Amino acid sequence: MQQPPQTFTYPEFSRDDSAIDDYHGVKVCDPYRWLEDPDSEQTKAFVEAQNKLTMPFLEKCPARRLFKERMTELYDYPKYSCHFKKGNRYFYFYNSGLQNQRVIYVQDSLEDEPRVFLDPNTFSEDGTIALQGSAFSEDGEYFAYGLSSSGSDWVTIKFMKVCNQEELPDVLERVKFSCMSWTHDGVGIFYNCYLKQEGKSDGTETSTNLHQKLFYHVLGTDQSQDVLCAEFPDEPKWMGGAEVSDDGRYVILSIREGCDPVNRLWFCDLHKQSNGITGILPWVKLIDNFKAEYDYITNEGTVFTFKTNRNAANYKLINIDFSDPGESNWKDLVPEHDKDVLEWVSCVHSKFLVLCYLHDVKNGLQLHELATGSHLKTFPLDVGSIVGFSGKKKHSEIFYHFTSFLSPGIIYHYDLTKDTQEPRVFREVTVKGFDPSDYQTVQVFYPSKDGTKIPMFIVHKKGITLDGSHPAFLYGYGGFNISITPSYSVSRLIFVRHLGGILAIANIRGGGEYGETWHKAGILDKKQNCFDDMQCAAEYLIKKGYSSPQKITINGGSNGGLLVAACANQRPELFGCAIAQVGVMDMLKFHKFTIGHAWTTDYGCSDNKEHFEWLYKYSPLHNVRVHEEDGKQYPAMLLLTADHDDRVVPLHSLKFIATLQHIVGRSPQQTNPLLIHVDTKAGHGAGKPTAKVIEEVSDTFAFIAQCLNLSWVE
Ligand code: X99
Repeated sequence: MQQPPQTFTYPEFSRDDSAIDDYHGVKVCDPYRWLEDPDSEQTKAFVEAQNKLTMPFLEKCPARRLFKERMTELYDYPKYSCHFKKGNRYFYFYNSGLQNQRVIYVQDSLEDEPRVFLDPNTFSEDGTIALQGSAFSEDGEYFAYGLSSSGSDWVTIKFMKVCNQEELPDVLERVKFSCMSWTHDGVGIFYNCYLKQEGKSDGTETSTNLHQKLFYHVLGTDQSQDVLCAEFPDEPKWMGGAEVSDDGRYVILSIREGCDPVNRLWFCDLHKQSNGITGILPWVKLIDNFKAEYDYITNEGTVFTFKTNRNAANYKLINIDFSDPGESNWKDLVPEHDKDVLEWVSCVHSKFLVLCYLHDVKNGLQLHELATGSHLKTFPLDVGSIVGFSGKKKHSEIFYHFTSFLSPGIIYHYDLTKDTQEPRVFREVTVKGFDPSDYQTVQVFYPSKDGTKIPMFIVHKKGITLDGSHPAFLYGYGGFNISITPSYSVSRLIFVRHLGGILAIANIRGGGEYGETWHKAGILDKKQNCFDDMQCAAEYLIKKGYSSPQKITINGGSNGGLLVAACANQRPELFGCAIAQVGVMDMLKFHKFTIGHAWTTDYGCSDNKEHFEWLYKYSPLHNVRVHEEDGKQYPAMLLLTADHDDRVVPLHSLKFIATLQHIVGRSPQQTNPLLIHVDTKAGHGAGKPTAKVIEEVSDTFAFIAQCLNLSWVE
């Protein structure tokens, strides 16, 4: 006889019913406000009690050990980046398989024996110190590199002399969301930092990041001597990053005030700075509004090429002559494509441009002429993504890195001086023990609630019967103009191979898959479109027999964590399992913590009455309820966050799980678990050591296997 399903007993914590906020006359209870203090004894006790419930649950899942063993085996394949040339040397990143952090290698020529240049694994025992950004001086003789600890966004910049790998004494602190750009004389770099704040700043604090400044650091001097080059005292949210032009003559300042693809563009002619860089630069305000994005590509004298979405939602290339910069004098160099999105452009071999397009969520690569914009060549490419590129105006060769759901990676090399030849495969890696020809990828276009066709990739074993019996893993992001293109994921393939799963990636609105139009269709008052698109993806998988409601897992991180939580609130019966990683859960308060203010471009802000009304309707924290109809319950939920996540601070997930457990967890019909794991010495995701990645995916898929009652197939 089957055991009756058990309900869980969750830790009891106090609710402060006196914590009430007033939004435009609406009183909103915030009973777990005390969880906003990461350092209080009460919060620490809460985290400890949650981990004490979750960890044993995960460790007892029989699939966990099997998953971890298989993951460790299959993930152990070599991972290469593109080679890139600096000065007379070549460099590349390489991870032999299971190293916590990838290592930089140097070679004098492509045929030479590679030597280790910088190995971040030596910086900490557990791999929690990661490289975060780097820049070589123009002649390739100096190297500036950022280090971040425990997954925090905070960076420390250090310097190295390249020829003998000598560490230099210069150290730059309080760096975050920074540019790193050398002046071509090799004297120093532009970078961004914040002023000292009260209390700690190790990534566990929640204090807001405002008044970022642009500095110039002269190599060999103390940071206290650095030259302040730009600041915006009246505009606390502005962030100005500097880039030195290809010819070394200009500094281009790109100012953003949030995450929208728009920026102001100011510049400074360094030739007119006869005393060098000694103070706030005399910026020429070429573009002084936030109407569109202008991304510097290159310049020939005063004629500058930009990639822009000005009157071009799919992006185009324009030329602006700095000697006559009025908009009426701008020239289209490569006009906007009516369907394909121009993702990035790079100037190579003096006179050429490499253009990367996105066509129905698949990349295409083209060569154009800089002088006329005319199309010269389309590089042959399989269905998938370009995830790496290297090439420079002063160099004739390019490298590009292709990947897809079933292809771990091919790096191509092409020499533009030998244009009769085709690109050659420079590196191709295979994953031992996994045969891609047993699987297939299809792309479908399913209708959303309002009829809009949404693209979705589905990966599964060949020859399966679409009888609704398969578990599905449905991933989405849906925000910030970010496109989710095909990528190789060992953990997801193990789910397909050993847990009989279907992998589905839905390219929902809010992303950049079809340019700024697609982004705008999933933000602000239209944010609900993202949730509808995800729910319709699940309904499509059910309708076509790929899966069934109790067997679908939804997954997403960050903005995608918000997506998962909102979908679980709105349609709990549609999913068997929901994994929300580092999610934004309190939509009324997100703007108050760290860099949260930058996201009001997608979300709006509760300070505004109209915005408050949109946000209050879907904010995960404020829409938790027991669905009493027909004994509906919430899917099994696992929230993941980490103590040094200073991008989306952990309090979002802490307050959300407390609310879920209090309101839903006590309902007798809720037999599915509602759990959270709070990792330590980890952050939002960037720079996560391999050992932690393996633990995390093992936890995730063990939870899925356990909650959906999946058995492991050898
Ligand atoms: C950010 O919050 C990026 C933060 N950030 C800036 C930078 O605002 O890294 C910025 C300005 C200038 C230079 C560099 C930076 N992002 C990036 C969003 C999504 C993103 C994020 O992390 F756009 F991809 N979110 C977390 C949004 C909601 C959850």
